[in-house]
Amino acid sequence: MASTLITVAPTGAETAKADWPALPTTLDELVETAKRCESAGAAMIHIHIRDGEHQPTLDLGRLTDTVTAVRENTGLIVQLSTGGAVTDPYDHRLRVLDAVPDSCSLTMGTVNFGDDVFMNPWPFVTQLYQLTQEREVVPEFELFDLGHVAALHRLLDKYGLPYGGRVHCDLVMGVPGGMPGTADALVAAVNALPDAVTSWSATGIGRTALPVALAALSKGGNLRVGMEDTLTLAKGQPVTHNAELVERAATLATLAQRPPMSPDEARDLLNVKRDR
Ligand code: KMH
Ligand code: ZN
Repeated sequence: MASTLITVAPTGAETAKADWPALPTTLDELVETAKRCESAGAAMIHIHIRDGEHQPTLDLGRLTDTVTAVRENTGLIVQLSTGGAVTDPYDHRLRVLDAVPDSCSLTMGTVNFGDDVFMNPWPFVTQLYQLTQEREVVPEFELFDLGHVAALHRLLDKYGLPYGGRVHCDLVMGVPGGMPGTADALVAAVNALPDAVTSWSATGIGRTALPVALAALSKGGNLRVGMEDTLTLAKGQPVTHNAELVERAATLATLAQRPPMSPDEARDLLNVKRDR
């Protein structure tokens, strides 16, 4: 039976700890979250870290310690965000690869991001992509808009396949400024993906989480969930632990007769470097 890759994105860079105490911002909280989410069905974790004041950071020492701790305590594929926060400079975002993750996010273009702008100009995208190839890190291409899908065609045509030979994408839908979190938009984006794409997931921000997850399963895709993207299970029902979102995704995937895949199966799917 086919199975579903569930990625958990537990923290993000946008939500304040003071507003959402359940958001995992310390290393201990992140490790505890990773363990519970793995038990609930996650196979990969998309990580943003915070500093001692719970503010987003790309501090290399903290990133390296985080990668080590999550590897020591779970079997999850460790994906570090290279998107960081909208304020992070390009050199810090490139330096994330020095922490030697299994995978990293790689956003395929600039996008309005609420009242901010998430900057990903083409020269930065190509530099980061070539660095992933050199460092043997599997990128996850983050697609916030249909234009990003077109940019992925351009990137693969010019620079070839990622390390490992697989092409894995994630549709990030429902960001104010990006494509909407609707089934119609998902189908349009998936139908436009390059033939080289071997797997894709989707996530819907906020209240688009459920329609996007259901559309993704219907269209044969995988799921990303977590408090980076969604802070409530339903109107007036806050998420109290990321594992609740993973459990819900696992239930939906099982109902769709594509139960969650294990981290080892996900390693085969994405062909991440072994023995890190
Ligand atoms: N925090 C956003 C500005 C990524 O992780 O690569 C970017 C983001 C995408 O979350
Ligand atoms: Zn992220």
